[in-house]
Amino acid sequence: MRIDIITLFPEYFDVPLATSIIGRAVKSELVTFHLHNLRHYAIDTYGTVDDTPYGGGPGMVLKVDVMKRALDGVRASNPDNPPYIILLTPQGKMLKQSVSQDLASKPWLVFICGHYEGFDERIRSYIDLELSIGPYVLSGGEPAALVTIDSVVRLIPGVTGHEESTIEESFSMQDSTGKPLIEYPHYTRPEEFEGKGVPDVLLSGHHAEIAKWRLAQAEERTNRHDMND
Ligand code: 6GU
Repeated sequence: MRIDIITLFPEYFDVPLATSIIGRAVKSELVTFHLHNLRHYAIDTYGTVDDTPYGGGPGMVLKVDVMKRALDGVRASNPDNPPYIILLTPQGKMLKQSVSQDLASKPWLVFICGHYEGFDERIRSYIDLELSIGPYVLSGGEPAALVTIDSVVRLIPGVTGHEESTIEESFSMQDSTGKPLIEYPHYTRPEEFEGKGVPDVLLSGHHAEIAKWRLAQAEERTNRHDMND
């Protein structure tokens, strides 16, 4: 998979994209990242990327001509295969595991991170998906892009090296109706810690009983979680 990121702060991504699972995916060439500084696509020599809003009011608005130049520049690097373009905004569709799974099947993603008050509305006509990571406001799209990228990259076959661990994880394990379940509880050594033990069934060696217990635990946790909505 190829991932391009258009941002005013490319350095923001340096460490996260070189660390842990994503860093390993880069090293094994399962994903490549291309960072683009939006300022380099400014029309004027001052590097202007934003302007005051028509109609007045506070704040600045990201310019559509600058953003379109950045997108055209990214597209031109591979004109035969159009990328899937994602705009990160608090108003976007909510990121869910099903969205990540859909994105993980695409060969080329472009993330556009905004700052300031917002975008010129006309930018929306050049994108495929407007995405939010949750019902709260961030000061820019960069953390949202990172969260999305992390959840997508780990679903690319070969990235975790332990495919089972992604299938059984939260929001991927399902009940009999196909409803996504939160993960069951895990334990490892020591068998007792500060008076707290490990459920007997996990020490029993009965695989069918263990599977039954895990499913019941996952369902109970999911029901509890749903009640917190
Ligand atoms: Cl994608 N951007 C910003 N600025 N705030 C957010 C968000 C995105 N998702 C949740 N809050």
